[in-house]
Amino acid sequence: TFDPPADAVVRRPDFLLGVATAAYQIEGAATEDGRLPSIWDTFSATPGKVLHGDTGAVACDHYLRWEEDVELLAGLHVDAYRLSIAWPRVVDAAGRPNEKGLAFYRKLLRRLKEKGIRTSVTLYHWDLPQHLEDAGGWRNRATAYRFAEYADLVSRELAGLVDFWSTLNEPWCSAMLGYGTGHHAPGQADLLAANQAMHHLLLGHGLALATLRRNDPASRKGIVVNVGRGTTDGTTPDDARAAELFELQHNDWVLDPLLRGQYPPRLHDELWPAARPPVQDGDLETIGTPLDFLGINYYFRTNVRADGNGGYVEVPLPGVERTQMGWEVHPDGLRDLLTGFHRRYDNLPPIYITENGMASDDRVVDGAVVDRQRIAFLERHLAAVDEAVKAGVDVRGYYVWSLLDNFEWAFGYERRFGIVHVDYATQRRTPKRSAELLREFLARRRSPS
Ligand code: GBH
Repeated sequence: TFDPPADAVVRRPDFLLGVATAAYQIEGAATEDGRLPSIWDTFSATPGKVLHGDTGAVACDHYLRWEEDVELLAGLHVDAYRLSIAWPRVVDAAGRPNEKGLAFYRKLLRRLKEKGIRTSVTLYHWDLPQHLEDAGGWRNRATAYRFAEYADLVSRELAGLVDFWSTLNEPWCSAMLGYGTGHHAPGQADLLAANQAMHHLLLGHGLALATLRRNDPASRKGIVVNVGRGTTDGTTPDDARAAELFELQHNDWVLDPLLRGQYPPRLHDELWPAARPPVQDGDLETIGTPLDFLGINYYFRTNVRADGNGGYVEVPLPGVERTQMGWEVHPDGLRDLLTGFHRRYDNLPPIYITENGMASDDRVVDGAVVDRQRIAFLERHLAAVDEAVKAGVDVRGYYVWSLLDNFEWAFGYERRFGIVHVDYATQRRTPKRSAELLREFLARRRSPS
């Protein structure tokens, strides 16, 4: 059975338990109904960027199979579903609404509502329209304003159908992996570009938040950030400082401007003196607009040591449990980050864990997928959330990443994060053991007898 030792969260009827996906990772239908190309179409079509040359052109074909997928969701008894809207589907090259693209999300959200499933919608899960990248992408301040216009259009069209709006998914990844290391689209590797991109992403977030408030006052609005736990097995003061710098670079870089109205001074003084963000008057006030909630995505812990150069270097710990991604299974990291944020920020908004989960090399054997590692993973992370709640952190929900196996960005289809297995040759969905146990657990939770 699935039986997380997590009374404080699972017994609360208002604590939302759900699953999450993102548009480019599941929809496919890349040219259907006037969808424009995004930076991920371009990047994944570039040889050497994505494992096995996989692209999101077909993915889980969710754009055409959405009804079957909503049935799947409803059958799981989830309280809520987190999805994202593809910007290139709903705005045309001239900035006008694409009615066909909008109609897709309208019918999807309506059906979810009919089924009694709460909706959590992210406006930007990494699929920037390519024409905006051609004009400088997130390095260009103008993109922040294009994003706010997109938010305006979508929130007018879909007002009333969305319970939770998130502006961005993981701006750290968009900025750092997209422009700083080049591991993600658009594939630039320049620290200054990453800092420009981060600033314009956060500015776009702040501008969009104000627009969402005007157009859809009854919904809750926030942002989703990825957070990383950094610790050290080293014994010197420099090693301890290295772990601090890791979290400064991953967490404070994003959370400080959002929750304290300033970039962390140490980040630019000590780590990146030559890569300061292009802040203009008033920007930090816009970025620091109060949030109704903060979405947190957590996956793993990173062990670091001092690199002897004032920075840090990752030193993988031997003998720890890891996933198919090579990521360490470390539930305490989630608890410790949550309690740490609770201490660091006086005005920490209510938190939703908007993603948590793991990849495994799952196969269908005799019609079943036995993903034992995932079951234990989810139980232990829910227990970690429970500990944080008992320590006073206001966490109100938890979403498993992901409903379906899907296009795992630079790792393509090889890495399987779903609680439902997808056979890409036939598009057949097979609920894994984790999905079956979760379904029983959620059904029991609804009607305890
Ligand atoms: C999330 O991002 C995404 O939102 C989702 O789309 C994706 O499918 C899912 O997780 C699984 O990957 O310090 O350079 O080692 C992934 C979160 C955050 C993972 C940063 C890797 C460390 C990068 N990522 N992280 S690094």
